Amino acid sequence: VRLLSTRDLADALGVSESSLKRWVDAGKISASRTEGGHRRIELGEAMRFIRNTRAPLARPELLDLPEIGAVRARDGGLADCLLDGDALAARGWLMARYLEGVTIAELADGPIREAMHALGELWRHDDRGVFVEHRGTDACLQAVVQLRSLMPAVPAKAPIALGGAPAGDPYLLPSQLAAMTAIEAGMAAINLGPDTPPEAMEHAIATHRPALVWLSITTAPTPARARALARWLATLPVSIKIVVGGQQASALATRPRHARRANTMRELAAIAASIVTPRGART
Ligand code: B12
Repeated sequence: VRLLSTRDLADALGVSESSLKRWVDAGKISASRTEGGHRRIELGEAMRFIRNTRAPLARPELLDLPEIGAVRARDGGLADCLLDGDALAARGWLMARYLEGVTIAELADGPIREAMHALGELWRHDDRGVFVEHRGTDACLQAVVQLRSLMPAVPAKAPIALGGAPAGDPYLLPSQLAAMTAIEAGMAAINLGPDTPPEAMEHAIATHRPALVWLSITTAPTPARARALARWLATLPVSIKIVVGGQQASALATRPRHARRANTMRELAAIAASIVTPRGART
């Protein structure tokens, strides 16, 4: 865990060190003390503070976030970064939005989805489309994975969400975003990723006893595979919330009653939140 001094964080935020010390002492930022009595702030705690207060970052490089500086130096949105294969700027773009308080689910359903769909259109209409699409997908993945490292630690004993994309489905991003959406809602997440056969899911479920299982379907399964998948879902205990989503989720024509269809990461976030904080427990 990286620890920041009050001077480091004050400089990064462009405020005086005495203000920062006051915020620590008022409990707005939690800090530990060194043996010599100096305040030390965990990087994750600094990120939480920045998100919650929407504090602008004057010098992002001091928090090891030089990519935010890189994106400030260029025009355009996420799609432009991905089209140029500029992974650094893509990372910076997403991190900047995240630190402004935008949620993972909102990023997934909004700019990430839009930018990736724009890349997909290129594939159809441009000779260079395939290479640009592959390069852009890699840049997007790198950016998303990096974002995960900024997220706060999952609380101990958090309920588990587990999922992936079924056999024959190579898509990486949607399942990764589903995992991060569950984490943001307060769950621990195990992402089995693309091309996961039901038997592998089954072993993972027996091992981890998840409260939620997600399936992300982007490649339409063959009718035989879809039937097998539906049969398998029906064998899962009703205590598990099953959420099926993705562009081709409708290919799963039959679904057991405890399996829900959802179209967006925001819906997944709401379902995960209802598991973390059941209805009666809410204040
Ligand atoms: C990247 C990409 C690839 C990469 C994938 C790399 C990788 N390993 O991940 C590669 C190069 C492998 C690829 C291959 C192919 N692709 Co492709 N690909 C894409 C692209 C550009 C982006 C997909 C993506 O990551 N999207 C980002 C995610 C976040 O968006 P999303 O899928 O919409 O997900 C959102 C929701 O659906 C929902 N959601 C998703 N999962 C879940 C799960 C849960 C539980 C919930 C609640 C919600 C949810 O939330 C997300 C955020 O809102 C799309 C373009 C597009 N329009 O999607 C084409 C696209 C999907 N591909 C397409 C095609 C045609 C192909 C190929 C056939 C090309 C070829 N001839 O080889 C192959 C087929 C591969 C296969 N076996 O299926 C077509 C599919 C058309 C169709 N449905 O018939 C598309 C739409 C491109 C196009 N415009 O034509 N592809």
